[in-house]
Amino acid sequence: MDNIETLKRELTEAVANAADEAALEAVRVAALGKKGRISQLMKGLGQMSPEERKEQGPVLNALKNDIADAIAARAHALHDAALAARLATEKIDITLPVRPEPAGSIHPVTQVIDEVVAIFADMDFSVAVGPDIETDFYNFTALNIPPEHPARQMHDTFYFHEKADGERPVLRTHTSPVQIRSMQAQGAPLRVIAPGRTYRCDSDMTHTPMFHQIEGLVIDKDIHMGHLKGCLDAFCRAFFEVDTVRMRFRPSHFPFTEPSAEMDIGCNRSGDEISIGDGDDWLEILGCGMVHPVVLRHGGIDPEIYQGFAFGIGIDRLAMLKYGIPDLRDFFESDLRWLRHYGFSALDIPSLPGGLSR
Ligand code: 2NL
Repeated sequence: MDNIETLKRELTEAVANAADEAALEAVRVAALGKKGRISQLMKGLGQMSPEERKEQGPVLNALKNDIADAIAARAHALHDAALAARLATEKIDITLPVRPEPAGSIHPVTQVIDEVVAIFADMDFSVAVGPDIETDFYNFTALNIPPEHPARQMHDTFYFHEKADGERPVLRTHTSPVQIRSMQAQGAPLRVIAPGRTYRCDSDMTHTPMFHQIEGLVIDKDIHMGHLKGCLDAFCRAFFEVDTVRMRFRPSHFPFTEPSAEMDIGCNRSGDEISIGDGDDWLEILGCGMVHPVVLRHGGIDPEIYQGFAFGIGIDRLAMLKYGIPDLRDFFESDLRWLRHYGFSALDIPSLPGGLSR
């Protein structure tokens, strides 16, 4: 009996002193394992007389249960302590941003296309797109550009090799072919804008071989130059974010419009930058006109019933103007420092109610 009390004290102490879960497991094996001290004592019960067994049995059982309970309690405490220690050292600050700053930005050309699309979408235009590689018909013939026209010459147009059928594809020199396709597919009435890449074999300070254009086309009954003027006035005021814009139309010539005009807007060049909406100077910003009857016919539209106006704007120049970008060629250098400086946040989507640019 005495040695059982001693054993109990010893084991209880060992349990209390176990510094971690591994040490506690060692104590458990030494006491309650197959060859553990309590297990050995319990095996001894078989050799005892019935009277001895009756006395020792409950004592050993109580010892076994007490030690098992002490081990379980200590295990629990050690587990809690280990968890508390991990929580104290393995901290994660979930208030930290995932990335220090958003990576990537919207190119000024994309920004301006999105702005122009937002403005014309508000005037019920839909956006049309088409292939960069065009046929001679869609890029030239349908637009009333005859075979001898200078725009067709090698120095302006990127031609592909002639195909087996004699067709010679071109990189589109304007987005007008998209609108011919829209006329053929949708018929009249029609309101579309066609933004996209265009190509001309030309490269200097103010020209790049690939550039961006947005063209607009409105076809309906009784459409006249007044509609063209009103539409472009609304566009300029929205795009340059001013209340009034002075406009003037100078007679011009395009094969696909008759009459044709170039539109200038009032500006002020007295400071470092050009400002739109005030001042006595003029700035040419687009070409426009009434759609030529031949072009309407190529689009499958009867010019005796329908008329239309059209315009074409250079996006790259518009972006330079609005955002004070001095050199056109930097647009296509993919210089990350330039993109970070002139780029726009991908989360600030241009809209008329929310603001075009921030
Ligand atoms: C310019 C001139 C212009 C058009 C583009 C057009 C399209 C069709 C029919 C008639 Cl389908 N016209 N587009 C009209 C006038 C001028 O662009 O100098 N753009 C930068």
